[in-house]
Amino acid sequence: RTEPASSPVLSDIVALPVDSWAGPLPDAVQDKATACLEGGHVLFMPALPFMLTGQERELLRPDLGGGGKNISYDPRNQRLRGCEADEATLALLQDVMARYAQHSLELLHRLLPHYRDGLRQARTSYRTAEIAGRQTSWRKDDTRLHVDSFPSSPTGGERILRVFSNVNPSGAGRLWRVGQPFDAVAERFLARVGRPFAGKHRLMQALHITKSLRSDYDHYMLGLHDGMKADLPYQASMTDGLFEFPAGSTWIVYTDQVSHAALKGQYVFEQTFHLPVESMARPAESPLRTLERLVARPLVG
Ligand code: AKG
Repeated sequence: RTEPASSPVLSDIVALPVDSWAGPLPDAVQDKATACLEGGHVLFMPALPFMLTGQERELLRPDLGGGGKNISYDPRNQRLRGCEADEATLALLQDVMARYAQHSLELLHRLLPHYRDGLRQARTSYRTAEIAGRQTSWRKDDTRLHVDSFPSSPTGGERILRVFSNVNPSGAGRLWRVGQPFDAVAERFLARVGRPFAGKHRLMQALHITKSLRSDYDHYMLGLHDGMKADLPYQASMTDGLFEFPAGSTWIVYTDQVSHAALKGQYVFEQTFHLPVESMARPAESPLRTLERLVARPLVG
C-alpha cells in the first residue's frame, strides 16, 4: 500500500476534490485517481452529491424495490427491472437512472481519461432497502467481506469498476468495512478452491447456469467470493476498516479487488463498468494477473 501504515483505516479511502459531474479535472487529480484505484484504494468524493429534484424525492421509498436488493436499469436498452410501481413512477425512475448512468460515465471519462476506449457500461442500480438486518442467503449476504464475482455473468478477466452515490434523505451514512489487500485475500483463500473439472464451464453454459462461457479466472474469483463469505471465523477476525460514506457523497472502487462489506445504510445509486485488464495503467495490479502469478498459468483464453 502506498499510504502510510499508521492510518490503517483511512489508508484504504482516498479523498478527491471533485465537486461536479462535468467539467475538466487537473492532471494531478487524474493521475492520483488512476494510481490509487489500481492500487486497491477507494476513491471518495465527499462533495459530489447525486441530486434528486423535488418530485424525484418521492422515489425514496423502501417498497419501490419490492423487497429485492436492486432496482436495475440497463442503459443499453433503457430497461428497468425489479420495481413495482405505476406508470408515472416508473417513467420518473427511468429518467433518474438514465441521468445517474450518464453522470457516472462522464465522471469516469474526466477522472480516468486513459480508460475511455476500454470502458464498457453495464447495469445501473438503485438500492432502496436498509442493509442492516436484511435476510438473505450467506452467498448473497453483502454484510460479509467479499470481492465481487457474479455466478451467472462471467467477466473473462475484465475488471468490475463501480460508482456509488449515497442519496439518503435523512442524512444517514452508508457503513462499509474494507478488508485486506487482494494479494493477501488470494493467498489465503485460493488454495481452498479446487481446479475446475474438464468440461465444467461448457456444461454450465449449456445448462444456462452462466450467460456466457465461464473462464478459469471466473471460477477462482467465485471461489474467493464464496470462500470469504462462508468463513465465519475469518469474518469475525476482520474488525478494522470501517468507513461511513456520508449522505451526499460519491465513491468509486474496483469491487473485484477491494474486499468490502456493506453493513448499514439505505438509498444508494450504483453504476457498474467493465474494463479489459490491458486498458489499465498497471495491469499487473489486476486480480487476473495476481491470480495468474499464484497459479503460474494463464486463466483466460
Ligand atoms: C456489493 O454490491 O458487492 C456490495 O457489497 C453492496 C455495496 C452497497 O450496496 O453499498
